Amino acid sequence: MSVLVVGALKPSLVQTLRSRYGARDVPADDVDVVVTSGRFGVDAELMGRLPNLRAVLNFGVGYDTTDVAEATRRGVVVTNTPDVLTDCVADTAVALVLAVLRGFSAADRWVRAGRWPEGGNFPLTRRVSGSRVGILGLGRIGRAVAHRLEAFGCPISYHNRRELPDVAYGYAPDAVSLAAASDVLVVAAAGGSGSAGLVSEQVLEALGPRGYLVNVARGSVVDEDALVKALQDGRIAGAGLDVFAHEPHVPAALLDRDDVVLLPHLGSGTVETRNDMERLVLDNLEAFLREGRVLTPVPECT
Ligand code: 8YV
Repeated sequence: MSVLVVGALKPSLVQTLRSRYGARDVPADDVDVVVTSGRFGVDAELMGRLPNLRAVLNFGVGYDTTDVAEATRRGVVVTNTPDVLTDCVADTAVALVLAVLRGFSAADRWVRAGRWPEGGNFPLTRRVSGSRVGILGLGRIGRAVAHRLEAFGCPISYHNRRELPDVAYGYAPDAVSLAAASDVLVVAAAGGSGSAGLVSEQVLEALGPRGYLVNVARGSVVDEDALVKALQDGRIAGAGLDVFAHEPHVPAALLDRDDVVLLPHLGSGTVETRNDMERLVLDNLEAFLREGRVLTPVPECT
C-alpha cells in the first residue's frame, strides 16, 4: 500500500502518514491512496498520473478542488471530514456577523491607534440581535449558524437547491429574493462549479446599502470583483470574509476598509477541531486499508 501526500497538510498528520504508512510526496505509479485538503485536492491531470489510485482522503469538509466526477469514473472513492468541524465553522460565522455589524475589528484598530483619548467616540454600529439573517446553503454548517443566531432573536430564512421539509425557517426560491429579505446574508453553500458566482452583482444589489455579507464557505461562491465594487460604491454596508476567490490573496482594495473583517480561512482552525479532522482522516485510511471501505465518503461516492 502506497500513500501520497498532496499539499502542505497538518504537520502531525503528515508525520503519522510518513512514519506509520511510509507516505511520500512525489506521485508514482503504485500510489493507491492520496491524502490532501480542500486547498490542494486531486484534479484529473494528477489522477491520470496515478493509475493505481483507489481513494482520495480529504482533510476538510469541502472537496471542490478534487475532481469527483473523474474519481467516480475511475472507481476512486473520495472522503471528507464532515460534522467534526461544523461547530467551529458556525462559531466563526457568528463571530463574523458580530464583528462586522458591530465594527469590532475597526474599533480594536481605533483603540490601538491611540484615538480613544483624542476625545471623540467610536461611530455607532448596527444591532445584531433581531436582525434578519438569510442563510445561503442550509447544510450542516448553515443549520448550525441558523441555530446559533436564533438565540440572538434573529428571524432566519434560507435558500437551498431545494426546500427542506424538516425546517421551519422561511424558504426563498432564489439567492436574490433571500438577499432582498435579509439584513445579513451568510454564505454556507458548498463550493464548486454548481455554486460559482451565486452571490452575484444582482444578489449584492438586493442585499442593499444596509445589508451585510458573511462568507465562511468558499470564495468562489461570491463574485469577488462585484463584491469589491459594491463595497466601494456603498451599495452594501459591509462584509465579513473567512474565504476568498484566490487564497491566500485578498483583494488589495479591501485591506484598508473598515467595513470589512478579513480572516485567513480559519473557520475550522482550533486545536480540538483540527485534531478531530486529523483523526477522521486516519480512521478513514485505516478502514480503507483493513476492510476496503471508508467511514465518510462524499455524497457522490455513496
Ligand atoms: C480546510 C475547509 O479544509 O473543511 C473545509 O472545507 O475549508 C477547512 O476546514 C482546512 O483549513 C484545511 O485546509
